Amino acid sequence: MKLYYFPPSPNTSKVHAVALHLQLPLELQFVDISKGESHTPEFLKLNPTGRTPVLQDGDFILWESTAIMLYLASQVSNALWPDDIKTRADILRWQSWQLAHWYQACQTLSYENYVKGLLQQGEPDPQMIKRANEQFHQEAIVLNQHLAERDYLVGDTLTLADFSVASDLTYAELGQFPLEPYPHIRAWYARIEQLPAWKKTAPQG
Ligand SMILES: N[C@@H](CCC(=O)N[C@@H](CS)C(=O)NCC(=O)O)C(=O)O
Repeated sequence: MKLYYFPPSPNTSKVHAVALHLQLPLELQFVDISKGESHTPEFLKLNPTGRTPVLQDGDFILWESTAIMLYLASQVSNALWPDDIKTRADILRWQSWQLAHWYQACQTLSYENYVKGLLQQGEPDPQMIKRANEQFHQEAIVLNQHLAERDYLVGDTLTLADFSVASDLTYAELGQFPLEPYPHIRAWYARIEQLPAWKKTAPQG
């Protein structure tokens, strides 16, 4: 299987981390999105949205990082994506929450407080930051409360849900995420950061 990837992106790093954690061999193909390489005619044939990551498995092409993680974790029997249907639904619940709510707040803070300056795209927008901080607190309260009673998001072991939700904290420090009031999120994220696969794939910022 071949992964078209952009290592500084959490959407790429969580997919790559899952593959390493499961010891699934991947051929890696760097796509430099900062040079427009995800919008070439060749790449748009793989992913018409012009985004990374993309997985190629023979004739099968898959884009969207969450779908790629599910596909990878379905290759072998493993605890990240166990067979039990209620556990699977629970994992999907957290992945759905991440895509619909958590990602929005985290992405805006990362962009306004860090990426914008990095790419010289202007000053942070105080209104956007205020709104994203409000959104962040609204969701972080729920996540923190959930993690107060457990070490991982679903059941008592690491699953795909942890990879999905943790990936948005990759730029928490550089993006000035207001994490101080949330000790359980910080402790959980510190656990995820200790995973060998996470250490090998986490962007350096
Ligand atoms: N929902 C998509 C988001 C992918 C995405 O936004 N990828 C960004 C990097 S973080 C990208 O490749 N952007 C290139 C572009 O938009 O030109 C996923 O989860 O895979």
